[in-house]
Amino acid sequence: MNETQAKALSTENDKWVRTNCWSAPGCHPAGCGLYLHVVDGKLVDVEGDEDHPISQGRVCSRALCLDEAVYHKDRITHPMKRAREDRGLDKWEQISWDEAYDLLLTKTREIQEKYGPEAIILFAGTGRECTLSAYSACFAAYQSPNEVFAMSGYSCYGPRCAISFYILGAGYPEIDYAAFFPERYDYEGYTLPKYMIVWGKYPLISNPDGLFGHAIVDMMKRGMKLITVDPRVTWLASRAEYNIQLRPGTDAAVALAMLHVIIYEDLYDHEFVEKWTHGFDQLKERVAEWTPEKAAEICWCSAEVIRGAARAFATNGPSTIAWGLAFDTSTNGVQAGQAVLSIAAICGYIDVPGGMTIGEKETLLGKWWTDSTAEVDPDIWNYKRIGAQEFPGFAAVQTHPQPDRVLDALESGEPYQFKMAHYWGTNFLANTSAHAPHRWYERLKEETEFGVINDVFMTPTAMALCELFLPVSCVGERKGAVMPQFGRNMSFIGSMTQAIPENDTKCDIDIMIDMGRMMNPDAWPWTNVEDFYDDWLGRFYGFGYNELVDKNVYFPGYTYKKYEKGMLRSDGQPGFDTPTGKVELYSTLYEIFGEDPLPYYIEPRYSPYSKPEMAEVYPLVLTTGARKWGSFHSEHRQMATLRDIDPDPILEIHPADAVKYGVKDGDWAAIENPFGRAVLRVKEVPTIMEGVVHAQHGWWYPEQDGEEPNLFGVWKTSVDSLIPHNEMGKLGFGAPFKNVICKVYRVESLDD
Ligand SMILES: Nc1nc2c(c(=O)[nH]1)N[C@H]1C(S)=C(S)[C@@H](COP(=O)(O)OP(=O)(O)OC[C@H]3O[C@@H](n4cnc5c(=O)[nH]c(N)nc54)[C@H](O)[C@@H]3O)O[C@H]1N2
Ligand SMILES: Nc1nc2c(c(=O)[nH]1)N[C@H]1C(S)=C(S)[C@@H](COP(=O)(O)OP(=O)(O)OC[C@H]3O[C@@H](n4cnc5c(=O)[nH]c(N)nc54)[C@H](O)[C@@H]3O)O[C@H]1N2
Ligand SMILES: [Mo]
Repeated sequence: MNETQAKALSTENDKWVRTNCWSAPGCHPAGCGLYLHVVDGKLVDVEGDEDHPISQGRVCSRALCLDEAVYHKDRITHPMKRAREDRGLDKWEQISWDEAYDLLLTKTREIQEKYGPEAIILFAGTGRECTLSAYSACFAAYQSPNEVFAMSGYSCYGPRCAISFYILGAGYPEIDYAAFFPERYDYEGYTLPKYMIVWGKYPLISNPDGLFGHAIVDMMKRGMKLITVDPRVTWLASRAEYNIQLRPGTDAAVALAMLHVIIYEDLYDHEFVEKWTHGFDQLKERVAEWTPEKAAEICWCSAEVIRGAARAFATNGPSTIAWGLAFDTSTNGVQAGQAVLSIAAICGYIDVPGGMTIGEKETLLGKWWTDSTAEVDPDIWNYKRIGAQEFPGFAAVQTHPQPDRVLDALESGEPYQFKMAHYWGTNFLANTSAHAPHRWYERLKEETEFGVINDVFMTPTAMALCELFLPVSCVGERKGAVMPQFGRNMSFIGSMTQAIPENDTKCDIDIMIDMGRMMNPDAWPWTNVEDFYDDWLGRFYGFGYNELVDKNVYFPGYTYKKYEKGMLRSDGQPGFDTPTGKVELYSTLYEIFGEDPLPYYIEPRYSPYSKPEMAEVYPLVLTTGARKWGSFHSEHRQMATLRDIDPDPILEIHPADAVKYGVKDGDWAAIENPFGRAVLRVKEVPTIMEGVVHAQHGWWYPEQDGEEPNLFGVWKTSVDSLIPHNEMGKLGFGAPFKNVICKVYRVESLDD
């Protein structure tokens, strides 16, 4: 669908409404352009917007099924409450929003007065639209410092953002896919990267954090070459010049070996290194021992491929690196990230056309989040945010408590106990948060006096732990704005335009504002989502919400080589916003935090080498959670079309391992280690490395009994139960979600 067709086809009761997609249901803020076909106030069809500068008409299966979500029979469309003693039972009672808010306010005041505001904990999931409002709801409405993203080691995006902050003094660096320019690849200042390393990431499916992944295919068609680093031979890997198929969790070793080749073969950008980096000589010394042969042995890959990839990348500039979740989901990921940013930096590929774009430090959303922390009593913020004292490096760059320490606090009651929990866009028990999900579940069930959730559907989390259910609106029903990279490296802002009524649901920003006005009115000048965007868009871009709707997308622009122009530092001087003003290959901040300032390799904590005796029983390396087309984390399981694409939870195993461990294609199998167990359906794939298995995450079964003890079958495929607690890496970041050992054996059924 394009603008001309949409205009020609639209009548008063039969309209094609243009919008940009985010959530609910969930996705990251790639902001794919959609046309919503609305007949008599009802959504009947979804099509891609061909004029959208980024997505250009392409959309995924989940966006195409939006109408299935909106009108699903299981959707929760009114607020509901239930008594605390009925936790786990389907005894919900429909109530009005007024009653819901009265109850929320009464319980909040009760808990705040009895235990202090810090006894309220707010759990939020990944970057759906609701993440934006979660921070301020916690800090400025509840006035609690405990807004938690509860994956062990905060193992998503946070570590990569923190590394970027420490090493570059900037927001998250993204591949340059000409996303900042409406004319895209034709923009005269743009250069196509010669090579892209796709490293521990699969953007064709994941479109993570606002990166429109299909752009990689567009760039390949224009001549860009690929290097891939992944334990699985993906579609992209099969088309790569160099494919480094590695043992999960060993990425830092590959990166150190690439640095070795680039430095010792003198392939780096001397001018950039001399002028704009700090600690090159120390880095050179550190990587001296890291020959590709040494790394190849550790990583179970080929030294020649590492050498070839390093040479190709360094000698064909500009080139770029798409670095993904595999960096966060590893105890050694902070090292791997530092090494990878160092590769990009010494090759001179930071902030140049066709290299890696770098994010702003002060952004519309970032400012709102940090401003709202001022609403928490400073003593509470400084001394009661869980883990802030123990992990100063973490606390310096994150407004969250350290998640592993939050579970410790729940289990010990020290330094204090949590008495109320708000789940804001997280199906906590089926997925996230819950490394060690049973442990979170038991403590939260026991300790919290009140639980509230904002969601679209009934979930195991709501059924097990909540007394109040606040139903949220979907894309198309809500008003809002999409911001790729959550504003940090934001190529454009897209309008989320309302096409159909919200009825008795609300968007999360409205819920946040309503809560704020009830609980801490002085800090809340807005009355609704429109007001809110009028204010914030006005402050940053000089226009309001309705103007954004008219524009549909707005491109704020991008300036390359900001470090030469004094655009990165708060003092206006050229350079990077780090203590030395340079890219810190040798991190002075790590030194202050008492950490090794240079990148290094450590073996994953639960690997065949670090735990050889355990590996005799648990011989396989487990990686988890590679994304798939039909779902976003634990979502979309109840939508027939999408469930048809992905009916069962899949365990990928190499055919040789399948024979060895007595399972075959289509069997049910259990994966197990000392921490937990999960049952999945076997898929034999020659594309996964031998000795490695991959398990999908986020499974539950909405078609099953929702009440306790079954809870929609949430414990049957609890892949996160295999991920240990308190095994995080440097500075409290990273945990082995993609590298822990396990065994595999055949079982009769999902219930076995
Ligand atoms: N083993 C393993 N586990 C993983 C991962 C992995 O790779 N391996 N990946 C992890 C990662 S990176 C992340 S970020 C987490 C993500 O974990 P979460 O973000 O917590 O994802 P879900 O568990 O699907 O919970 C999201 C809930 O939000 C609801 N929702 C959707 N849209 C909206 C909205 O607009 N408003 C509100 N209020 N609710 C909405 C959905 O219906 C759903 O119930 O999972 C992690 N879990
Ligand atoms: N459809 C869909 N899209 C999503 C999500 C979703 O649930 N569904 N989740 C969203 C979220 S929250 C996130 S964080 C992003 C994540 O998106 P990405 O960053 O793209 O990460 P993944 O899809 O988890 O994994 C990408 C690749 O890493 C490989 N891999 C596994 N272990 C390792 C390792 O140790 N080293 C290396 N180098 N590679 C490894 C996997 O085989 C996989 O091909 O996706 C987002 N987009
Ligand atoms: Mo994530």
